[in-house]
Amino acid sequence: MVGTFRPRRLASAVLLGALALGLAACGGEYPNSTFNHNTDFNASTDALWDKLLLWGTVVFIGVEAALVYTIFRFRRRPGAPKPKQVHGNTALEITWTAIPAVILIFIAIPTVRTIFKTQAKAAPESLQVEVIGHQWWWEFRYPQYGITTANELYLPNGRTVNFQLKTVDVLHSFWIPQMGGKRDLISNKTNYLWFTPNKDLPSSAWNGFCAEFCGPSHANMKFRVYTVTPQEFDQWTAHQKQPAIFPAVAAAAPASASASVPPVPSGTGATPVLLASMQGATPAGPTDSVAAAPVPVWTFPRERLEKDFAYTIPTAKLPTTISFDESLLAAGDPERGRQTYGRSSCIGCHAIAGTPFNMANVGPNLTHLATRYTIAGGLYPNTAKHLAYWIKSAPHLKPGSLMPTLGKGLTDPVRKNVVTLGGLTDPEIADIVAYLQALK
Ligand code: HEC
Ligand SMILES: [Cu+2]
Repeated sequence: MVGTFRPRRLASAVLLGALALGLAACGGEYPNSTFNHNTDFNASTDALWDKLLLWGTVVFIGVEAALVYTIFRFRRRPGAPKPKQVHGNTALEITWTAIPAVILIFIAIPTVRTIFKTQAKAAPESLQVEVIGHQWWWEFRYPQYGITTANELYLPNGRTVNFQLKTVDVLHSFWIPQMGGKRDLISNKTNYLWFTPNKDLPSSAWNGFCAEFCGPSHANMKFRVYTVTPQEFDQWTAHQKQPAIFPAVAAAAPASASASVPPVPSGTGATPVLLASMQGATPAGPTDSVAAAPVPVWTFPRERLEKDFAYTIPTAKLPTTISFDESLLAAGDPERGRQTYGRSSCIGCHAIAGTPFNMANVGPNLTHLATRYTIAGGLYPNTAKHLAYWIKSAPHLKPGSLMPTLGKGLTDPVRKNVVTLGGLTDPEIADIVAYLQALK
């Protein structure tokens, strides 16, 4: 069928579409919008945007008005004489060069000023955070506190934070739309980015992304940011800088805590202080720290999380190509899990501070894994079921995953080998999950 061209109908369709689009922009919540004043960084870029939009609108209206006027005023009329032929008009040409030049100066001054402002060195007393990009997850280190964590970033309101951005592999880009950025992570170079979350910012959760294509799981390289009060931040750091509580400290923990954790068998009964000194790490406190009450756990409260539109617990579906008998999870034993973990390949890639398994740095630091809400670059919620599937075969859950398949008898979709030697059975995985879930 040959369609007839109906310009009127086309015009009204375009108009309707534009109107719908325009209206859509007025409603709804935008968890990843940059148009806000949550930080000094976003406030300055937003102010700059307002200026550019204003000048852009003035120019647009002027140009379009002149165009429309010319089209109608000088349109061809029947019997009209040929228009006057001219070649060049110096005055006109100088004017239309000068006007844009002046406008560009108006745009350039605030732009350059904002660039210098946001590129300046951060205040020396600011919070230092090393951001290390990995395919496909984020490592966060707080050198002033001796904390290493992954994929979840805690920032105190009202304090300038200075990020030192590095990558261990390919290029990545660090971006928290609601806070400011984005800035690239470049191999063999450290980039810097700083901003100050507003003092009165709600204690909230925000999305973070990798904004530079970095391989098959680039889209699965997300992170979460929690803005908290300075007091909450102190509570969080006080706990996070402790070595893993399980298992040795559990013996000294209050009755309620020790009841749920089996006693440490003799023979492995090293105290955390002893283990920490074996690692050359700083022990939690004075040599009697075993007797001291453990520092209470503080994590971003779940109630606040679920209320928050900016943050949702991830809902990525588990693959159906592998299965795990979930009824085993209830019988998982943390102490058995600790032992299985200790003789598995895990220790070659992961660190758990305060244990003998504290040497590797290929994968995320697991010291306080159980205090995090997500795993695998914000892709899955941190639940027993997701951990079990993840350990069984991470590459089935996350394309390209650098953590290999570990479930006995499975074929690794990345490496194409069948897992035999060192492969884990489902009951063994259930034990490891119980151990990991005890790592508060
Ligand atoms: C060859 C290195 C390697 C081995 C061996 C390995 N992992 Fe991993 N693991 C990784 C990497 C890399 C990641 C991050 C993957 C990602 O998110 O893309 C990871 C992620 C994880 C996570 C999610 C952590 C988080 O915060 O996102 C857990 C839990 C985990 N591994 C547990 C284990 C356990 C338990 C074992 C042993 C049974 C193990 N891993 C063996 C490299 C390894
Ligand atoms: Cu990336």
